Amino acid sequence: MSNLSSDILDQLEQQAIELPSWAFGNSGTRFKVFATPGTPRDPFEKIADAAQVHEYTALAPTVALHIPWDRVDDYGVLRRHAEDHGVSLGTVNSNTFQDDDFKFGALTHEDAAVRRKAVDHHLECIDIMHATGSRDLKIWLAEGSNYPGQADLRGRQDRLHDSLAEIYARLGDEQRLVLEYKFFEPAFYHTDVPDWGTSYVQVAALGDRAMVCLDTGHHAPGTNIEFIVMQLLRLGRLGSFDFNSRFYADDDLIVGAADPYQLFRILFEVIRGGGFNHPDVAFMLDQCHNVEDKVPGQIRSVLNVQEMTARALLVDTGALRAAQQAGDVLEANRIFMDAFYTDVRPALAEWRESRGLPADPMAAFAASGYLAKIAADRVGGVQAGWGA
Ligand code: LRH
Ligand code: MN
Ligand code: MN
Repeated sequence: MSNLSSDILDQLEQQAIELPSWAFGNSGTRFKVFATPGTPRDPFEKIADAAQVHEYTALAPTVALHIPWDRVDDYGVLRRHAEDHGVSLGTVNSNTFQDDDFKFGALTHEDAAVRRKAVDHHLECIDIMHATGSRDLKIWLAEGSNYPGQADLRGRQDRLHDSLAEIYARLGDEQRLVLEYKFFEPAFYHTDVPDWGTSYVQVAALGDRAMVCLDTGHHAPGTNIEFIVMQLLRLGRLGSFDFNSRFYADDDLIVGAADPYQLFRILFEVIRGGGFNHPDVAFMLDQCHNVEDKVPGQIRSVLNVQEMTARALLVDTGALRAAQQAGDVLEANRIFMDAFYTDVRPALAEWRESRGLPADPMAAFAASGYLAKIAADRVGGVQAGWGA
């Protein structure tokens, strides 16, 4: 007997998780990048791999791009290529963290000529979004300083506002700007957008189509991330998630691998706050697969999100509310934990089969021989990777 009601299954059927194109390229640490045979050589091959994830799970209909990593001559061709593979292009991510000119800042830089270059990069991203049909421009800034006294913290916030305002003004009516925060790295003393509060203050000053992106790996250990989710939803400014797992810092491991219970708590607040299956909240992965195969790594990731969403939907919210109002601490916690401890995997497998999907997408993909095929086909050329 399935422990998932038809109402829950109907909600799960709407779930969509965006994949990052860069998850399919090689990545690693500053010590070593381990190449995988068959790694995509260009954005077209990354999209073909991403489409596999959707084919086996029906969970990942869109793919996010990163510019310049995914720069191509004709984005209309890339868009049609995606559609031919049964997916579409999603968020466009800007990149101001790999250019020597931006060593001391991009949108916050002291020199107007450098700021001009950084703003222009974002205007190019908006042009690309028109060609790809993308709604969201996602901005993560590597800007900050390493030593106290090195930078004028206040001046940088003011310049950041001016730069963002120019970018925001260029967006089409249906497009949005999503500002991601991160508490440290690559800067080690101060970061210009270190936390949700700063991101919120900056986007609120722009207008209604500016939102905050919450990357789960971008918080100090012990941070109550679900509280931030609640607050941003309450304020109507939660634009997107970058899902991943962390043990130490920005580890970019498979979502739900390090702490499934935290993922459950986050998804519970998403549902509680009306953010589940709401067009304003984009669910994305932002991960790298340094030592495991990339396509199955992404399949496992979207399944982890689906599984924890199903468990979060199982919380008996009526009973929970009654226990909260009665001040029954232990009963409230029991209700919450009961849902978390419910194994939904058999019910999800059965439901998948009923929809013509493989009961076990990991096994079905492994049996397909796709990885051996791309390893044989994609010889030669430069493998795309994080930063290539
Ligand atoms: C920064 C980040 C940001 C980038 C991505 C590659 O750490 O999370 O989202 O675009 O990694
Ligand atoms: Mn991110
Ligand atoms: Mn990150």
